[in-house]
Amino acid sequence: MTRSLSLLATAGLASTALAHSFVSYVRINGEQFNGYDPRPGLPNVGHRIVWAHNAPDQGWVNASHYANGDIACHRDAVSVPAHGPVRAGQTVGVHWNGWPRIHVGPVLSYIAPCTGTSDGCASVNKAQLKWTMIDNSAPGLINKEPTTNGTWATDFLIFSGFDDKRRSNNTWQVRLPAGLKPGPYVLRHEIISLHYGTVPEEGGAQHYPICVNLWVLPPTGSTPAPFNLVGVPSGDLYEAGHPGLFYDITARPMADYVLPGPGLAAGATPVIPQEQYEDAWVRDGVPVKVQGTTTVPFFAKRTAGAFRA
Ligand SMILES: *[C@@H]1O[C@H](CO)[C@@H](O)[C@H](O)[C@H]1NC(C)=O
Ligand SMILES: *[C@@H]1O[C@H](CO)[C@@H](O)[C@H](O)[C@H]1NC(C)=O
Ligand SMILES: *[C@@H]1O[C@H](CO)[C@@H](O)[C@H](O)[C@H]1NC(C)=O
Ligand SMILES: [Cu+2]
Repeated sequence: MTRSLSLLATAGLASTALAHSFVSYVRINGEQFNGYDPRPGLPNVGHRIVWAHNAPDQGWVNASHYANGDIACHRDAVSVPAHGPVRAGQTVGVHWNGWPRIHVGPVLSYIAPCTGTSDGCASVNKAQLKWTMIDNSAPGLINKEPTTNGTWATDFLIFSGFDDKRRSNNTWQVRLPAGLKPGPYVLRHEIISLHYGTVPEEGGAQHYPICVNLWVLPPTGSTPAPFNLVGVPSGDLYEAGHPGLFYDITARPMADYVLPGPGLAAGATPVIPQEQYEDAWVRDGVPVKVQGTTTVPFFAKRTAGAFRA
C-alpha cells in the first residue's frame, strides 16, 4: 500500500464508514446469475444463486459472529434452491456492487460440499458445512511490488487491468480446483476489511462473506488428480486477535502481513490478483435445481419479489 493510500485511509474513515457493499451478480463463462441485494424494500428477482442474508445496511460480521454461525454466509443467511452449473477447474466471477477504496484487506474463497440432502445445497444445514480455502488472494505476490509496501487484494478487485484490456471492475474470479469431485457445493467468498482492524470500539476487522450455490460438473478432457477437501467448521475459520485481523494498515508495512484463516488447500490454483478480470456478459444463465445426483433447470419468473428465499 502506498503512503498516499495510507493517508487516504485515515482521512476517509469517518465519511465512508457506512458505505459497504453486496454481491450483485455472479458470472460463470459469461452467463449471469443474480446475487442478493440486502437493502430493504428492493426486489430480489429470479435466477438467484447467492444466499439471502440480513444485512440491510450492506454491513459486515466480526469476531462476535464466529461462534453463532453468521461468519459462514453472513447474518441469518438462508440458502436458495438454485445452483449455478460450473465445471471443476473453471472460474466463478463474483461481482460486488462497488467496493470502498479504504476497505483494504484480503479476498478469500472457500468451498464446502453439500452432503446428506436430496436437493443439493438448497436445504443443507449451514451449521454442518465444512470449509476448504481455495483462494488466498496470494498475499506473497501482492507484497512483491518493489517501490511500495504492496497493493491489497481489494485494490485489485476494484481495478486491475494490468494488461490494459481485461479489468476486474469489482469482480473476483474464483477458480475451482480441477480435481474437485462433481456435486453440489457452497462457495463462500469473503472480503476482510482491515480499516478498523485495531479499533475494537468500531468493531475491529470486518468480514463480508457471501455464499453461492454451485453444481460442479466434471472437467472436460483428461482426469486431473483428485482435490482433497480440508473441511473446517465455520466457527474454527478465524481467531479473534489474529495478527492478520488485528492489523494497523496505517502503521505497518504490508510485507509483514500474515493471512488469517486455515490456509490455502494443497492443489488449489487461485487466479492471482494481478490477473483478475471481469468476464463479458454473454447471456442470462439457467441455474439448476438438484434432484439427488442429477439436476433439472430451475425456472423462476424474473419478476419483482418472486424469488425471495
Ligand atoms: C462494470 O460493471 C458494471 C456493473 O455491471 C457495468 O455496468 C459496467 O459497464 C462495467 N464496466 C466495465 C468497464 O466493463
Ligand atoms: C463487533 O462489531 C460490533 C459493532 O460494531 C461491536 O460492538 C463489537 O464489539 C464487535 N465485536 C468484537 C468481538 O469485536
Ligand atoms: C512502508 O510502510 C512503512 C511503515 O508503515 C512506512 O514507514 C514506509 O514509508 C512505507 N513505504 C512506502 C514506500 O510506502
Ligand atoms: Cu464498510
